[in-house]
Amino acid sequence: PHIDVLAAFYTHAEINDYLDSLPARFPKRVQLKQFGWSYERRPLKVVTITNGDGRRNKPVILIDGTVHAREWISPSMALYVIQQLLDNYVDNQELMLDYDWVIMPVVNADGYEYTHTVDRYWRKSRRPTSNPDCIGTDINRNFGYEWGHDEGSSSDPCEAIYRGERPFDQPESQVLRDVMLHYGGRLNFYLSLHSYGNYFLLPWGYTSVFPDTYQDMMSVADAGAKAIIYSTNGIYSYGSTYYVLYPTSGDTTDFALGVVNATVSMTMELPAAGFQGFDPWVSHIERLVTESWVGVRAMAAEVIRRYPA
Ligand code: 0X9
Ligand code: ZN
Repeated sequence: PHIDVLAAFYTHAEINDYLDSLPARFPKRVQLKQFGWSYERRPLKVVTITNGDGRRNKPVILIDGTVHAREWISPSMALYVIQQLLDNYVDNQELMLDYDWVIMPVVNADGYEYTHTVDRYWRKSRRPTSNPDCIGTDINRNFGYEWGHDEGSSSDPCEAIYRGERPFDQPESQVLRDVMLHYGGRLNFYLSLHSYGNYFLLPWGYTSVFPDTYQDMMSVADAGAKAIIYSTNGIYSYGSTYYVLYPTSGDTTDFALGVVNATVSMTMELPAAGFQGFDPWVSHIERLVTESWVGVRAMAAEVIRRYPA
């Protein structure tokens, strides 16, 4: 089942059906792996895309989407990246010469399903908490690096940034952690797709101190921001999450840098369409994903240039 990314938003089941169809269509270039299940037992799948040359252990660019359920442009963007790499090989083959791409379009599958069926603005997971009145944990506060600070996360299950009882007590966080660790030694670029706001957010989220590699990561963000403004006049702000947006602790980007040692670790807050922040109109998908692809492509190219295989 082919998916026209520009024509609609898709459910988790539809996205999985599409991912399932890829290995048969691209037997030499696609590997599909299920890394686990969500709390409500939805299969969580990850697609690896190569140029099919059979070379193993190339450095990896890992992209995830839908850590937050309501940020619907993020799975669309992840699918758009998959289709650029597979269906537009001619234009993008240099990006796969020495690097492999690993893409997980939906991390928070239960929350995402819930935004299609019950509450369009749900953010967290769907696992019950110690408080019977409040459901769900923020996957992006549940990761086990500098987890548990009251600055940047909450111990209250009713809050939007509830961090869980323990790091990685959500199955969805465990799965994304396992994906990261699986590609661990060769994770050169970790990019987590969120919305919205036109930001490239770098670690650390948990402290105002900058990581040693901050300037290197800023050069990559710089390449993305320049490419976007030259091509579409889109304006990105970028820098440490702590300063550019707000403190966050236990998020995926800090874990990818602090524990997995990713060379470049970044959150991309994709653009909104006018006042439509979390729920852009379908007619806006094309503009949002094509503009964002200009940035992702430029950042990938810069990572590949700076860190040759
Ligand atoms: O608060 C968040 O989790 C992210 N913003 S959102 O509006 N999508 O919820 C920002 C997280 C950024 N963290 C790091 N880059 N460390
Ligand atoms: Zn988010």
